[in-house]
Amino acid sequence: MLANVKEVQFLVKGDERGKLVIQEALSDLVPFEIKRSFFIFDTTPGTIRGRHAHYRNRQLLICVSGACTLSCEMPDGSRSSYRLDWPDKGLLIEGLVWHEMKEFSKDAVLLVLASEHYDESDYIRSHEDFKRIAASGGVP
Ligand code: T46
Repeated sequence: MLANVKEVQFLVKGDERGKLVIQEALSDLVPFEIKRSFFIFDTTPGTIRGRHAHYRNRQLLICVSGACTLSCEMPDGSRSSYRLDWPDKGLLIEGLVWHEMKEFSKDAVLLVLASEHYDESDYIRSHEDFKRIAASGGVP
C-alpha cells in the first residue's frame, strides 16, 4: 500500500439534543474494516507517543476530546503536522508513515480505529529501520 496521510472531515449530525458523528467501516472516510479500536488519554504533560510506522495496519485517528498534534514523516522524508482539535476531524494514516503524537491537551482523548489486530511484528519502532525500508522502496 502506498503511504498516505489524509485529513478527514466527518459530517456532524446535530439537533436540539446535541451532536453525533458517525464512523462507518468500508466507507469513503473509513476505507477499511475496523478490527480494533483503542484510545489514549491522561497523557503525561510534554509526552511524545507513537514514534513508529506500521507495515500493514491502517488507522484513523480522532481526538474525541481536547486536542493533540500528529507529526508524520513520509517515505521520501517529507514531514507534515496536523492538529486534531475537534471530534469531527480525523486523520487517516496508511502505508509506511512514521508518526508521532504530541502536544496533548490535559483533556485529550485520542481514539484510534485500526484495520488490523494488535501485532507487535507489524511495528517499525526504529527510525533507522524506517529510513532503510523507505529507501528500499517501502513495504513489499
Ligand atoms: C499507533 C498509535 C497511534 C497492546 O497490547 N495492544 C494494542 O492494541 C495497542 C495499541 C497497544 N498495546 C500495548 C503495546 C505497548 O506495550 O500497549 C502498550 C503501549 O503501546 P504503544 O507504545 O505502541 O502506544 P503508542 O501510543 O505509542 O502507539 C499507539 C499504537 O500502538 C500504534 O499502533 O499507531 O497509538
